[in-house]
Amino acid sequence: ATAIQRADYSAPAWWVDSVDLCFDLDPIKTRVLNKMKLRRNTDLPVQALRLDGEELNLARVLVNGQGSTFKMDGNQLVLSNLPDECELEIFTTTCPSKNTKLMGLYVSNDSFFTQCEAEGFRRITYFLDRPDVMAMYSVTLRADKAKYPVLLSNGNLVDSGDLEGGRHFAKWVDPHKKPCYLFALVAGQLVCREQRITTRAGKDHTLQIYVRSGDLDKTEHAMNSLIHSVAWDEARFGLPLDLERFMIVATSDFNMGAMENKGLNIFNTKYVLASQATATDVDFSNIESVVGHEYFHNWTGNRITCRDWFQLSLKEGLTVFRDQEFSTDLAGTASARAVKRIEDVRVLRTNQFPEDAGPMAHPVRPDSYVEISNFYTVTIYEKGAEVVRMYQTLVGRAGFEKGITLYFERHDGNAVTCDDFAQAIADANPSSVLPSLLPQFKRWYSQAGTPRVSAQGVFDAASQTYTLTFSQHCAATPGQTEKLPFVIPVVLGLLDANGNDLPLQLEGQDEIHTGSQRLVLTEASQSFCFTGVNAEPVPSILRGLSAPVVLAFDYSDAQLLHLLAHDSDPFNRWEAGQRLAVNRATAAINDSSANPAALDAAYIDAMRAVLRHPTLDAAFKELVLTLPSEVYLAEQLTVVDPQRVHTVRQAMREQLAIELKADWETTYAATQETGAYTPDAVSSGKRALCGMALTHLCLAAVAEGNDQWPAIALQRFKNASNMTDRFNALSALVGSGHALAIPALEEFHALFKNEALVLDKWFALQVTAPDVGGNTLPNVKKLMKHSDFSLRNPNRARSVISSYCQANPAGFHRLDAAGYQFWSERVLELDAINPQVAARLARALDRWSKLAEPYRTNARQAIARVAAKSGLSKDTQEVVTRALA
Ligand code: DPP
Ligand code: ZN
Repeated sequence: ATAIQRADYSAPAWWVDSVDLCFDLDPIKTRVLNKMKLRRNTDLPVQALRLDGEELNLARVLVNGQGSTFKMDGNQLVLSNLPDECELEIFTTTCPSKNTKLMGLYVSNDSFFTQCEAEGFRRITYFLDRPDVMAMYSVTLRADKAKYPVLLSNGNLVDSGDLEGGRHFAKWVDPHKKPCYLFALVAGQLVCREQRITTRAGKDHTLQIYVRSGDLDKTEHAMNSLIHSVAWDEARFGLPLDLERFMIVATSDFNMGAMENKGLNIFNTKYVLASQATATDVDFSNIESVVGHEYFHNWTGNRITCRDWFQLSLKEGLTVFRDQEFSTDLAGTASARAVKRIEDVRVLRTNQFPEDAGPMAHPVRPDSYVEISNFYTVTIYEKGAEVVRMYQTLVGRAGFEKGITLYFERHDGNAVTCDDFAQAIADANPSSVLPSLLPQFKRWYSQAGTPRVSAQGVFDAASQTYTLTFSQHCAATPGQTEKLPFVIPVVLGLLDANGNDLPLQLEGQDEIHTGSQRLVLTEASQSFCFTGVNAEPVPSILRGLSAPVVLAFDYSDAQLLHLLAHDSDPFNRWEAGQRLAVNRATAAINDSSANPAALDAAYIDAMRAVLRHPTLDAAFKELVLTLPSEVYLAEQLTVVDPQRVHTVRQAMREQLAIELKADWETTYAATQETGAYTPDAVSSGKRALCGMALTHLCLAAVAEGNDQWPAIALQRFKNASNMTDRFNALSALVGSGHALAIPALEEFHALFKNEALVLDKWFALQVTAPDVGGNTLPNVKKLMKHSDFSLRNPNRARSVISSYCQANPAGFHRLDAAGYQFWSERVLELDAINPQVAARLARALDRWSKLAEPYRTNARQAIARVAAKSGLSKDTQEVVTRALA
């Protein structure tokens, strides 16, 4: 397959001004009549019109009402010698019920849905399927009225009525022009929760959430999240809802999380449906984020869209940043805000940092791709959001809001680039540091890889100075051997012996900062000298993770314990605890003769102090007491033996369980009662800490051969009034390997056999359970034979296969390579059904070259077996080809 190059971009040779679509919906044969008004782009030399199409049956092409000659060039329909302006009519048919790729028009639970981003519209009709072609749409849907009573598309409903033969129709007109990737239609038996709102601007709007009839009682939280999203975007960025009607529809068959189609968002049920009985606190919080994310796209993505798909992070990085800020603002207290930041950083570091160090590493604005679906990545999304966050750090919150305002003044209604965004933020802040740094700052868009910042501190008692020297380095990534220095904002503070922030004054400057100061690194190596420092301070560097980099500083244990106890920045306080754990874990992992139970009294005492702390929030305590994940630990090593990593981390967990047992008991007692269920930050934090206590108490019990706590966990499981407590109790049993896990799992299935999203949890929990004597893989295979398993449903396939291959390192990386064999078979099997799901799974072995032998050779062979298969999708082929390169 050939790669598409960013440098090859040229404007479209034709514009589509308007599209009139008429659908006769039928699962076997849907007829699509597409009437377009076309206009030649007179800025370019005359070129033929080339329309994209995929898996379509073409019946007829008319130009200005007359039959016309055309030719096919691969998947493109080519029309030459067209008048400069014309009306083109294309009549095609498709078979939605056979569409297992879930791109274009497909059937799920007897309803019709569409997914067009990035290139699904071409599976609906022939079109200029590129985001810089923006058109006005009117859409008529016709279908059997009894089977498909609800007919939805983008915009406003302008007409509807009955037709002959039990059919009916609805006509929708979207008042905004849009790229075709934002087109959507839905038809089926759906019910809707509706809410009228009046915004600050005094306008009335209708918000609707459509679901299957049994699910209406699970839509309240999504509706509240939507109402909050509308209010937040108006308050924070002055961006109001621009539609009379805003609809969300949930489907259980969906490749992604959700999709921001104009006025008609389509969501994976996972990010809509929640009740206290069926959804955990994490689910509630994810729903809030995703509802916010898709809603915020209405401005950042839809009103201003991407010129081409290389600019994907223009909308995704910015919109992730916006949804992070939304959830942070909604969280409320300073502590809850910090917890949200820690959670976001954890995602960045355990998913994006490995991606940026592996074979799929790519810049935030890539230079080439084979299949764009492979570039909906944590780099485009999460690292892209960090890049946006750095603008805010450099120009301040008010300056960033001014930048966004200018961005809309300049570009509303257009398809633009990352450069346009950067320029708007800089131009709106002429007196900030940004304009002069902008060309260098933009290396964040062009250079892949995670920069490593090494810092050293030297205290000089005679001159009462403390000098911090920073040097930055970024390792080579595929296709990029040399990297130039990045612009790196470093927010820092210096702690005195009592743990207070020192006033900060740089040598030669009058300004004195209390608390934190923001430095900006631009050179490969740079020093900063702080004056008036009368004793060696402890530096708290990169507060809040002020840049997406790895910070190397040779902290002593004493310094880290000091930061853990006192840092005024909660992020770095947590980070200090993580560093203490990482140092201990990596030492034990690297020395195979060392005792894997690597925690010493100093660490355990520090954790006890956190657990007993009178004022720290439960959510924060839970984060501090959570050991770095196996994936994160693996990234700190040069050569990875996944079994050793697991053994050490597991032994450390058991130590925490046993040595803090009395404190876990106190913690459990103090948190077990959370009152009436609400998914707010404080009570969620309490439940999380309670679950953690129960998990450790069960671990300790199994280690000590005592059944008391497993019995308590089983009772809590049975009596729980919400899914969070119930699932935490079940996880504690399963995670400890206690025999009571077996009846509990059976009871859980019986209780929730009709709740697909809960069954996904039931499957995932079992395949991520600790591997005992290689029992996980046989269990995975058994679960795949369960009558509730289906390879065709992405959520279900992911809950079993991806959870095993990507979230259970010790169960997956087997000495006998059977995990890799299983992986290669499933990748191939899924590739024939749904390439996007397959290609995601294919990435489970991205980091194969870091593995110790024999894992390394075996993993490579498994990838090679997949790559050798003929007829692979572009999606999977690109992933395995890069992995082997
Ligand atoms: N649906 C995906 C998202 O919202 C792609 N736009 O990020
Ligand atoms: Zn998005």
